[in-house]
Amino acid sequence: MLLLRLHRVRVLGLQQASRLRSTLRFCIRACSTDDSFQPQYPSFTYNDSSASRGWGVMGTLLGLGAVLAYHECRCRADQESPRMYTREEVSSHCSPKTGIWVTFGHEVFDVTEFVDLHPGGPAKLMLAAGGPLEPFWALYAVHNQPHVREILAQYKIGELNPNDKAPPTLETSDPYAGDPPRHPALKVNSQRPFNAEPPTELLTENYITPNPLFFTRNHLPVPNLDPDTYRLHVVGPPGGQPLSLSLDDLRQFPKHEVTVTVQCAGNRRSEMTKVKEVKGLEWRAGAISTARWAGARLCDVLAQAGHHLSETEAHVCFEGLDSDLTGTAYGASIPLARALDPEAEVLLAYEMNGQPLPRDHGFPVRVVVPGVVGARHVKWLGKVSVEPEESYSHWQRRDYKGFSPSVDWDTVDFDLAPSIQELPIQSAITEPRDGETIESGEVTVKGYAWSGGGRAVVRVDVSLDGGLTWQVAELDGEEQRPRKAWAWRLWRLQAPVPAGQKELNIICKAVDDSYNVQPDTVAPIWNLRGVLNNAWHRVHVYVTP
Ligand code: HEM
Ligand SMILES: Nc1nc2c(c(=O)[nH]1)N[C@H]1C(S)=C(S)[C@@H](COP(=O)(O)O)O[C@H]1N2
Ligand SMILES: [Mo]
Repeated sequence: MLLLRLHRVRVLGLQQASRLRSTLRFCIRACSTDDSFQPQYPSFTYNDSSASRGWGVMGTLLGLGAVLAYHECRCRADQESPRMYTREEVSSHCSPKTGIWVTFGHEVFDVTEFVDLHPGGPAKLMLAAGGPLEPFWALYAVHNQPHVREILAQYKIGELNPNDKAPPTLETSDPYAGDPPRHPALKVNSQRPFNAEPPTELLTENYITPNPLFFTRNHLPVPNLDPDTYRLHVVGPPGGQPLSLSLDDLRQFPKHEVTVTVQCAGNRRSEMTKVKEVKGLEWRAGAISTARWAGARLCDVLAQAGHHLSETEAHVCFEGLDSDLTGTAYGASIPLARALDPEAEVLLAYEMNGQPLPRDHGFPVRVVVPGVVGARHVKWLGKVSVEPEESYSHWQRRDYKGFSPSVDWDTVDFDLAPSIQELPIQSAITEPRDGETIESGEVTVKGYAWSGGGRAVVRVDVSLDGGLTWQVAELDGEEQRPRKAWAWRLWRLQAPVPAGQKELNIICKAVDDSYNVQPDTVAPIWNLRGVLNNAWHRVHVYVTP
C-alpha cells in the first residue's frame, strides 16, 4: 500500500515534469569521445526561474519517493542474488511490445513504464533502448545527478552476466577492422565503408554538432596515421621547392578558426528515391553538421610553396591517405582562385571543436572548404598540388555532378556537367518527426537552414497547412557575416495548432541573401545520382483530439 502510494507520487511528479518541459530549457553539454564533459557553446539555458522552482519541488517529491523505493529495491536485492542477463537478451528488448530494457554499468533495467514519463521525451530515451545508457548520458550532463540515478535504480531487474564479454571485434583480415569505435546514436547507412548520420532528434539540439554525432561519410577504410611521422606533401610550382610539412610545421602557420557547416551532396537522397530509384546511400536529412574548425589557411601554405594566382585556369588537387585495394586514394579539387583567396578561409584543419580531429573526420589533417560541398573537404590529407585541370579522381569527374531528370545511366555523359562546388539553399524540419502524433494546442517546429558560397539565410517560411499559408520562423544561432555565412542557422516556430485539425502537413523553405529559393517538389530536380535535393521539406503529423 505504502509502495503503491509512493509509486503514484513518482508518476505524478513526472507528469508535472513533462508539463513543465515546454517552458524549460536545459543547459545541454556536449562532450568528446573520451567521456570528459566539455561545455561547448550551450545553446540552451534556464530561462524561467519559476519553472526551476517547480523542478525543485518536483525534485524533492521525486527524491523522497525514489529514495524510499530505492531502499525497498535494495532490500529485495539483498535477499536474493540478482538475475543474470546476456547483452543479446537486453538488445532484444527494444520496443513497447518486447518491453524496453537498458543497461548502466553492469546493471540491467526494465524502463518500459518510464518511457512516457521521461522529462526529455520518449523519443530520446528510445535511442538507447536495448543497449547501454552511458554514450547518451555522456551527451546530456543533466543525468549526472543523484536523483536521476535513483529513478533508474527503481527499474532494476538484474545484472549483465559477467561471462558475456563486450561484442567481439572485427576480423583482422577485414580492411575495416581498424576503423574507430562510433557513437551508438548514429543512424548507420552503411557499416563498411562507414556512413552514418545523427538522428534528427539530436541534430539541431546544438548549434555546434558534438564531434561524436557529426555525420560521417567515408568511401574507404579509415587510415591509421601516426601524428609523429605524418607529412603533408605540397608540390611546388615549376622550378620551385616542394614542401614536406609535419604537424608541427603546420602549426607554425597563423592559426585560423572558423565555424563551417559541412553537407554531403547526397543529403535527403531518401526523398528522391521515393520519386524514382537512384544509385546511392539512403541519407535522410542528417548528412549535414556544423563544427568549429581550426588550422592553417591553405592560401598561406600555398604562398610558402611559391604558388600565386595564374592567368590561366588552375585547380588545387587534394589526395587523401585512404585508399582502396588497388591503392587508389580518395581525391578532389577546388579552383585555385578560391584556394588563394584569404576571404574564402579554406583551411588545412587539425582541430574540430577544440579537439584534434577524430579519426572518422580526417585525423590528423583535412581540408575544410567553407560554402562548398562535403566531397571537396578531403580528409586524411596527404598531398596538395596545383594543376591546369581538375582532379582526375573518380569522385571529381564521375560522381558529385547534377543532371536533367530525364538523363539515365545509358545516356549520362559525366564530362558534360560541371563538378558540384558551392551548394544551393537548403532547409529541413528536425522536429516534429514525420508520422509523429503531437498534442493539440501549440506546436513547436524546429529545423536548420543553410546556403552554399557564404550566402546568408535571410528567412525561413513554415506552413502548417501544406503550403496554403506561411509563417516566418525565428532564426537562432550565430549571426552571419556578409558573403561569409559559412554555417547554418537553426530556426524554430511556435504556433497554435489550427483548431479542429486532425493532421498537419508541415513544410519549410528558406531564402538566402541572393533571394535564391528552394523548389517546391523533388520530381523536377530528380537526378540519377540522387544529389542536390533541396526541395521543400515536408513532415506529416497527427494531432491528438
Ligand atoms: C532510462 C533512461 C533514462 C532516465 C531514467 C532518464 C531520466 C531523466 C530525468 C530524471 C530527467 C530530468 C532531469 C532533471 O532535470 O533533473 C531527464 C532529462 C533529459 N533526458 Fe533523460 N533519462 C534517460 C534516458 C535518456 C536518453 C537515452 C536521452 C538521450 C538520448 C535522454 C535525454 C534527456 C534530455 C535531453 C533531457 C532534458 C529534458 C528537457 O530539456 O526538457 N535521456 N532524463
Ligand atoms: N579522404 C577522404 N576524404 C573525404 C571523403 C572520403 O571518403 N575520403 N568523403 C568526402 C565526402 S563525400 C564528404 S560528404 C565529407 C564528409 O565529411 P565527414 O565524414 O567529416 O562528415 O568528407 C569528404 N572527404
Ligand atoms: Mo559526400
